[in-house]
Amino acid sequence: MYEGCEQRQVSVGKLEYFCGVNTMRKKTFFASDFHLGVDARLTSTERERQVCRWLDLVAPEAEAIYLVGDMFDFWFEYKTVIPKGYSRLLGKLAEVRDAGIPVYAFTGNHDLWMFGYFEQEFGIPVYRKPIQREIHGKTFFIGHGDGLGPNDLGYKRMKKVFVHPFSQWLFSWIHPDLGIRIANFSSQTSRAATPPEERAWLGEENEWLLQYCNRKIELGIEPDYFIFGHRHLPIDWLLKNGRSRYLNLGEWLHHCSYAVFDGETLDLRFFENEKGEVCSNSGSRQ
Ligand SMILES: [Mn+2]
Repeated sequence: MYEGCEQRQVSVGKLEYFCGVNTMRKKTFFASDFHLGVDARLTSTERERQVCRWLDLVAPEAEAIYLVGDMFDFWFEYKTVIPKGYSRLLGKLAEVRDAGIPVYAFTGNHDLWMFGYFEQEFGIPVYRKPIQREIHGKTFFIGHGDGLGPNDLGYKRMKKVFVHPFSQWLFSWIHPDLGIRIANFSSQTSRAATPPEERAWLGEENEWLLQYCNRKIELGIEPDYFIFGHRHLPIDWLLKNGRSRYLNLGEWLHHCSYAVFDGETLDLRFFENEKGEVCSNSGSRQ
């Protein structure tokens, strides 16, 4: 037996050595909306530890990990400075990357001001728009989900300002102690402005990301899975072509939900949350 290798039966009477951890890894994990920096069911620091425990759990069998936006309740990278805090998560991401596990990140509407730190420090590519990927023969359409679909007009206007290089340059020249204070305030106000009824399932006709997926299907874009965050509600919905599914990753303020693709099936799961429920039209509630 070679060190670090495992002997497995590949067919009757035929044994082969599988060497290196990579051959064992087959699962792809997706999570979004940790919103670190704000307290919820747990304090932000406790939740950060929880996210690290989750990464410890999934990393050994992860082929790749996708962090699909709003990791932070607010994040802004200055040219030479990043916001204080989050050292556990950042350290854990460094550890995971140094172990050779690919991690992909997306900006969300709360942390779209990422300007190269994740790429340079961790080797984590950061995507600003949805991407399409093929993983073990299945097609994935992955994005945070902000500003997509028919509604959210106010945010779409704001986003134009947020992503504009001039306003970003201007903000970067406000002293961080003041700039981040203003940003935290407006981030909390925008969250508080979401009425409780919008946090619940709005029905097939009113879920704007679901409408977005169905519209893509009408346009002939029919991936096996649409994966979004942003909605803060775990959803697993079979779309109108009867084949593609829309998964919403939920969030970690309360649900602690994530998705895992084992190479054949994609499932929503909950971490340290026994009561987790998925909105689904397959009749099953997990
Ligand atoms: Mn969010």
